[in-house]
Amino acid sequence: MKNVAVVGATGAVGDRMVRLLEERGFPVGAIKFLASERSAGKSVTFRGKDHPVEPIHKDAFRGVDIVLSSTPGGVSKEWSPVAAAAGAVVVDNSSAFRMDPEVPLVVPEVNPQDVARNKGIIANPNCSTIQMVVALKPLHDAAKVRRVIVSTYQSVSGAGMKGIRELESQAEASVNGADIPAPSKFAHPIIGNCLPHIDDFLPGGYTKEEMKMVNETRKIMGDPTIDVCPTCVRVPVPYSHSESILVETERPITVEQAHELWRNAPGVILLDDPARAEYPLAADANGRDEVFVGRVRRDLSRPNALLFWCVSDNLRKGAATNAVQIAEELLKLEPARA
Ligand code: A2P
Ligand code: 11C
Repeated sequence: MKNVAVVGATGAVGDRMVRLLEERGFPVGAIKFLASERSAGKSVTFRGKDHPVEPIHKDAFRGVDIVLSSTPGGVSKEWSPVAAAAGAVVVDNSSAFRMDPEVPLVVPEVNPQDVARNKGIIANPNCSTIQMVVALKPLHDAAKVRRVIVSTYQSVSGAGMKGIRELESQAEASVNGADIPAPSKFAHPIIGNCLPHIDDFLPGGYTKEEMKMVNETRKIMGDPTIDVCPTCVRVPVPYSHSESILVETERPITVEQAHELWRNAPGVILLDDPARAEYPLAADANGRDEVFVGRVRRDLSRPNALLFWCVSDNLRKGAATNAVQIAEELLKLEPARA
């Protein structure tokens, strides 16, 4: 049994982390739920019992073995090292530690072995990266991925509870013919729009979200030579991210071979029957833990390149499921490291 703390338990990902600990029967001894002072008085139900949400504080991690954390990066930067120093292993869903060479960045279908080299913090990758690398991994093993061109269609829940509420309030106003409330989470109204702007812009013209896809992919796949060309777009969809992916490989790979690889790949479901209008859809992926791929076709203008459509629930496989899977990998290590 492990003593567990969920940090950011009142958030969109934190909520899924709690549900996944229940659903997957994680061997929880004691459990506590932490958030900000704003959540004082709230409670979280776990396995039928209500627990108060505690504000995070310096003694909160005493006796805790595993921390699942999903808070803004600045909060993680401050508190995840405190939890690790208190003896816990932290699975941190923020971007704060992902590119730290001392911190493993793990997707269990791709690099579970990296969990063992943790020094108290393991980073959970960005949601748009996780689903892409789960889909790419079998192609990489078979034919070596060289270059990826990806455009994302990311749901508003990637921006947390505030993102979900912003779409809901704008959708309601739109239906009622009222003025669209001024956006606060996003730079422009999300209703009726697609925003090619996720996270902050960097000097080269890419956003931070796009550079996460470039850098995290290389680290997780353990191959710094993979090129990723991303465009990240926010769309008015509540849950699940969709991605259009063109992948170039060193060796040729046919559509049939790719189908076979994905049929046998852990965590992947192939849905590719266009004649029956069957392909992955965000609404169908919502609430699921797998990565769905379909619309697989060859690049008409180049050899060794395939295009496909890839969808996954960003709050589950893109965040909470992946974090709980990492915690399950920790259980497999000898007790001293878990
Ligand atoms: P709170 O609800 O008390 O603000 P989301 O991404 O859905 O917005 O969730 C973010 C999570 O991170 C929430 O649980 C939120 O708690 C938590 N959080 C935000 N700021 C802090 C902070 N300064 N200290 C602790 N938890 C925080
Ligand atoms: C989004 N991918 O959809 C982001 C959310 O670095 O963990 C997750 C941001 C991160 O807005």
